[in-house]
Formats: sequence, structure tokens, C-alpha cells
Amino acid sequence: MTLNLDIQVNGLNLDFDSSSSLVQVADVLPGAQNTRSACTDLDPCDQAVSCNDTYYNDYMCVCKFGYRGKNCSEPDFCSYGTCPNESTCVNLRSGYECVGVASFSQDMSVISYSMTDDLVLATSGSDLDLTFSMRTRGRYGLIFQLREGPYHVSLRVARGHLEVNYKLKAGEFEFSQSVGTTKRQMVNDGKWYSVRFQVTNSTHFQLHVYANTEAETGVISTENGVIPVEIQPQLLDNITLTEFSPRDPGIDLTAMLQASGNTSELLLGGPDAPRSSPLWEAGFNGCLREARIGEVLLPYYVDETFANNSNSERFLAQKVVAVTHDCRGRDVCGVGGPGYLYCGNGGRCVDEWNSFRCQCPRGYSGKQCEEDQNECSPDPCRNQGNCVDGPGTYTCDCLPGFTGNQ
Ligand SMILES: [Ca+2]
Repeated sequence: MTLNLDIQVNGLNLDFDSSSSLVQVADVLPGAQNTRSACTDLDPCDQAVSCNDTYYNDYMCVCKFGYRGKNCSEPDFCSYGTCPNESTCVNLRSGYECVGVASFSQDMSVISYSMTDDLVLATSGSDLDLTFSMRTRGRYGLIFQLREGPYHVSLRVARGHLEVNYKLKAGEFEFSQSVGTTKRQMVNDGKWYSVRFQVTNSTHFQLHVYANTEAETGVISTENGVIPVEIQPQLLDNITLTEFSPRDPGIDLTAMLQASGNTSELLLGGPDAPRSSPLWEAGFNGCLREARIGEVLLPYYVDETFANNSNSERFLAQKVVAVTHDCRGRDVCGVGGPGYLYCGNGGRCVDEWNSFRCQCPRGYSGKQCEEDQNECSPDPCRNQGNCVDGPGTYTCDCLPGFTGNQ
């Protein structure tokens, strides 16, 4: 029996190629006859150079420059965009954005923002809804701050975990506090973490810390490419604080955001006090990936970088100081690095992003592979043979009349 299958996921046809890991292909004939020509019958392509019939009554449109999508009906703003090499262009409803990574090094690095007049933040009822991924080995460092005069809300790494810090005014009273996450989950081990920080009605905030590894994004293969599958990140730590400032007349964080670049400051990184101040702490030393407020990207490049961007609702990086756009760590294992010549006995130095460890050959252990494991314990030699320990192995000196390895 011949069966023509046409199964779609999110509007994309599933690929029955036998290399697809998703489906077991059995009794499906590759190259089976189409029962109709989709291109002729449906004329599905909009702004296309050509339409090609494909297996299982499907079609593929080859889009004209500037268009994309299954039917080439969506504008491809990225084809006119100018995202720097290290970033990825993402099409938006009315323009594009360049998603990437920013590396901060101590209190030298800072990005300051303003927002376009057209930007209305859809922050689902929150005054502030900040999301980003981070990676650091620093015990301290300021990541985010929204500041107006002496008043601010900020987020930092302190003693290796995340902490919210605020000083706000309500009427004649000032309220300030530093609050760490409940479980004190360490976030300074060089791994990636995802963070969400929400402030609602100036009365309560929530901070969530998720595990975030590259491996946690899955894909389904289709003949039109891959569909990313979102795997729910694992919640590691959080804190909810209610009524952290009196409701009325509290400071309006939305107004503070809207005034960013004018009367208020919206910053990623940066020092939180002058170096001479007793409050001074080292700035953030690490990487941030895809920071967003209300789902709108906080770009890591000044706005002049982006040509032909018709998206008028965006944050503008006003100043980008001492920020690089990769997340490369120091060359810890290279010539002159702290790991160079560190691992003994043929151990290999493994770069673990600003840290390293030794991968030891068989028979050696220890931080520097300095311990020669004793292969004679337990004694493998039989018939009173004398065991001699060697590198990763042993030899048995046999008594007269006995031979063999043991
Ligand atoms: Ca040994």
C-alpha cells in the first residue's frame, strides 16, 4: 500500500528523510509520486523567484531578496540589516535586532541606555521585567541599575550569588535594602545562568535564577530546517519580596525607565560608587547574553551600527565603554597562562573559561596529576609474585616456575 503523508508542525512539513532522527522511516518510498502540483494548484509563493514542487505535495518557494517565510510573504529586514559579525540578526514585526554577547571587565565596562519615544513596554503589568543570561567567575559585580539621583533599583553578584538592592522614596521616607536569593545559589562558577527580575507596582519584586546550558535547547528537523524546541529551564533559586516599598506615593519605575538617558540612568555593568567611596565594589567581570526589558532587547552596540532599521520601538545604547562582543576567557592553558606547565605526568590542561583543570592520563590523579596511583593495591600478582607499580600499570616479578602477567 502506498500512503502519502503530509504532517506539519508549526506550519513546517516534517521531513521523512531517513536521516531524520524524529521518525522511523519504514515502507515509505522516497521520491513517491506527487498526486498534484502544489505550485500550479495553489500558486502559494508571494514575493518569490520560483516555486518548486517537492515530495508529498509540498512546495518550496525561493524568495526574492528582502523576503522570507514559507510563502515569501514576510519582509526579511535582516537582509538589509547590518548586524555585526559576532551577533545574530533577528527579524521583528517592523525591523530587526542584533542578538549577541557582551563581555564586561570590572568597573571599566558599562553600557548606558535611552529608549525611543515610540517604545511602549509590554511588561505584563510589571514596572520592570528584565531578563538576561549571565556567566561570571567574579564574587562581586554590578549587573544592572536603574537610577535617578540617589534612588535606584539594582541587581548584582554579591558573595557569589544574586542580590537585589534598592533605595526608593515614598513621600518623605526613604527605603533601602539588599536582599539575596533564598537559597544563595552560587552563580560565579563560570556556567551560564538565566535570570528574570520583575518589579510590579513598585510593591513587590521577583527574582528567578535558572540553569542555562547550551545543551538545553532541542530541535526537531524538518525539510525546511529545524524548529527549536524550548525546554523548560530548571529553576535553581528565587526570591519574592512583597511590599518592599509603600504603595503610594512610591517611585514610579516605569517613569524612571522612560526618563532613561535624561533624568535617570539605565545601565548594564558599571561601578555603583566612585572608587574613593567606602561603598565602592568592583564592577561586573563576565558576560551577558540577550538582556531584555519587557522583551525588548538592550543592544550591546551603539545605534549607529544598525543601518536601515525601521523598528522605531527600541532601546538605544548611548554609550558602550570597554565592552567586547565575544565571551572568550583568558588563555589559561596557553603559553604563559596559569595552567601552562601546571599539569604534570602528561596531564592535559583543560580550559574552563577563566579557570582550568587537569585531565590526567591513566594511572595518575590529583589536581596536577601528581599522584601516581598504586596499581599494586589490591595486589594483582598471584603465586607470591612481587608486584612492581608503574605508570598506569604494574608488573609482576614471578617466582621460579611461574610466568604470565599476573
Ligand atoms: Ca602507578
